[in-house]
Amino acid sequence: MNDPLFDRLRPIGFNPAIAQRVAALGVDGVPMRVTEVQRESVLLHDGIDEHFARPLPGLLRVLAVERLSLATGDWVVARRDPHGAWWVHVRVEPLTSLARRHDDGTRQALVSNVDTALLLMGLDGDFSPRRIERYLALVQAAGVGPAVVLTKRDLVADADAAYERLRERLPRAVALHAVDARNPAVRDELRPYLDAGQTVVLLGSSGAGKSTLTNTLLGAAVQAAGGVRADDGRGRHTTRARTLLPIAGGACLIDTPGLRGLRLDLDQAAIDASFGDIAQAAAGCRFRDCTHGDEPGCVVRELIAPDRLKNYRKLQREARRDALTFLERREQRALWKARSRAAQARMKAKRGP
Ligand SMILES: Nc1nc2c(ncn2[C@@H]2O[C@H](COP(=O)(O)OP(=O)(O)OP(=O)(O)O)[C@@H](O)[C@H]2O)c(=O)[nH]1
Ligand SMILES: [Mg+2]
Ligand SMILES: [Zn+2]
Repeated sequence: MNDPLFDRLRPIGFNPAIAQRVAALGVDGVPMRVTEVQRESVLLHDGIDEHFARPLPGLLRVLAVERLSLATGDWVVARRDPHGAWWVHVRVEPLTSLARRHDDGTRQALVSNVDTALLLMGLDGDFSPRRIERYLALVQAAGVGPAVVLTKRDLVADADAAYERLRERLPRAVALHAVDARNPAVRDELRPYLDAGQTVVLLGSSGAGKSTLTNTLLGAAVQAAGGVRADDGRGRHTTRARTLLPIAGGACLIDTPGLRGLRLDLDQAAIDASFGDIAQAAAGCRFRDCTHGDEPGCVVRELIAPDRLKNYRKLQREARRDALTFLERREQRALWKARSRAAQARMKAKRGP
């Protein structure tokens, strides 16, 4: 495409679908990408420079009504006022969005417009196939392509065995890598995800090596990397913000803080989709409503790793519980509204016309 604006924005992840959305908005201003969200402002990239900007109060109101917020990776249209200050006028509806759910049911956008999520997990004390399955479900439900990256391969003796065990457990379609995140050779290993215009987010626990890998892919120590506690191998929550960084070759990376206690924001259908191997195997079970518990001739129990099956059922229970509480909450809100309307009507009647 011979379009100077497109060429300038390409290294920060611009693509034809976003270009179309920006054009459809018909808003005057400059398309820019959110590289970091701060308390009252955002950092925007215009393909050449970064600028601090503040969302217009009108935009904040619109976002609040829709229970949305700006996230790293969002595209926006911004304009400069006569004093030289940048203002975000609109948010471009993202192509993909990863969110987490808080206990009170509210959602928090983590990152927007991501093509690939690299799910990092250390082969050391961090290693947990269950956690990886949880991340996979979350990412796949959002329409984002996942790849699992096992780090610290150089640190553990039985790295190959752990890799093989996970390889056997996860569906074939899920790419799996085992790397030393500090070794420049990872650039070749992960090259397939780093084409020009691609946006890649790094997710995983604190200490998994997200910032270390980011720096290796950047070829420069831009992100601070922390140590891990000697006693339990856990990280120190070194990274505090989600930051988008363009790398040589035209892709961009979003380094993120370690996620703790990640609640899934998805339903049973999404979990089923991420555990397609179980659904597929279930077709061979003798009973149509087989729970894959102790039914005779259960093919799922035969084919699926027991712990994977256990985790699948656990995630399903979680999704069911969330769906229930969501409906219950809505019912309760409706009840309160009706009560307060009735109370208001009584007050009015008392006061007379
Ligand atoms: N030997 C070795 N050390 C690694 C590897 N990956 C990460 N580390 C080390 O692990 C520690 C934590 O790495 P970070 O990159 O800070 O981890 P992080 O995922 O960014 O952690 P948070 O920012 O806290 O979420 C650092 O001391 C890294 O040098 C690896 O593949 N091999
Ligand atoms: Mg970090
Ligand atoms: Zn069964």
